[in-house]
Amino acid sequence: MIPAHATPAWIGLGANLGERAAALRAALAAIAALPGTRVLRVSSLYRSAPVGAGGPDYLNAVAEIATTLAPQALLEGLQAIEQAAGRERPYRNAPRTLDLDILLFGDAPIETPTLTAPHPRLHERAFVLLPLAEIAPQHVAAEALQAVAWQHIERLDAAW
Ligand code: A4P
Ligand code: MG
Repeated sequence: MIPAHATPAWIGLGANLGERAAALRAALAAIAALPGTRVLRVSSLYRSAPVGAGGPDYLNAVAEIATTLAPQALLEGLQAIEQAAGRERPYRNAPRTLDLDILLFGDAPIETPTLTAPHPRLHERAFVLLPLAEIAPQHVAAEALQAVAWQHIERLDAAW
C-alpha cells in the first residue's frame, strides 16, 4: 500500500567501480527498505563512458519511488546507502562504487544548501535522460533527448 500522502520521486543510480550491477541491485533493495518508501518502476541498465571524469565505464539506471520521507530525509537515507556500499569522495566526479542522486522530487522545485531538485545537471546527461525517458516519458522532452544524442550510451539487454 502506498499512502495517499506519499510523494513520487525519481532516483538516478550509478556505479563505475567494483561489481557494478550487484551494487545497483543492492542499492535498489536498500532504497525499497527505507522507511515509508516503495520502488515502483526501474529502468533498464545502461552502460556509458564517464562524463566529465575519467575511469571505467559506468552502469546507470533510474528508479521511480513513492515515499513519505521529506526530501532531506530521503537524501540522508540515500547517502547512508552510498556509504554502506563503500563510497569514497576523494574529489569531485571521482569514480564511485555507488552514486544515488535525487533527479526529481514531487512537483515543486527544491533549493536548499544540500539539495537541488530537479537535479541541476539532469538535462545535460544521456545517462540520466535515457533511463528516465524509459520509465517516465512525461518528464523528458524530445528536445532534451536530441541535445544529448551525441553522447555514447548503450542500453543493456541483460536483465537486472
Ligand atoms: N546535492 C544537491 N542536490 C542533490 C540531488 N538532487 N541529489 C548535494 C543528490 N545530492 C544532491 O554529491 C555532493 C552533494 O550534492 C551532496 O552532499 C548533496 O548534498 P556527492 O554525491 O557527494 O558528490 P558527486 O557525486 O561527486 O557529485 P554529484 O553532484 O552527484 O555528481 P554528478 O554531477 O551527479 O556527477 N558519467 C556517467 N557516464 N555516469 C554517471 O553516473 N556521474 C557523475 C557524477 C559524473 N559522470 C558520470 C556519472
Ligand atoms: Mg551524487
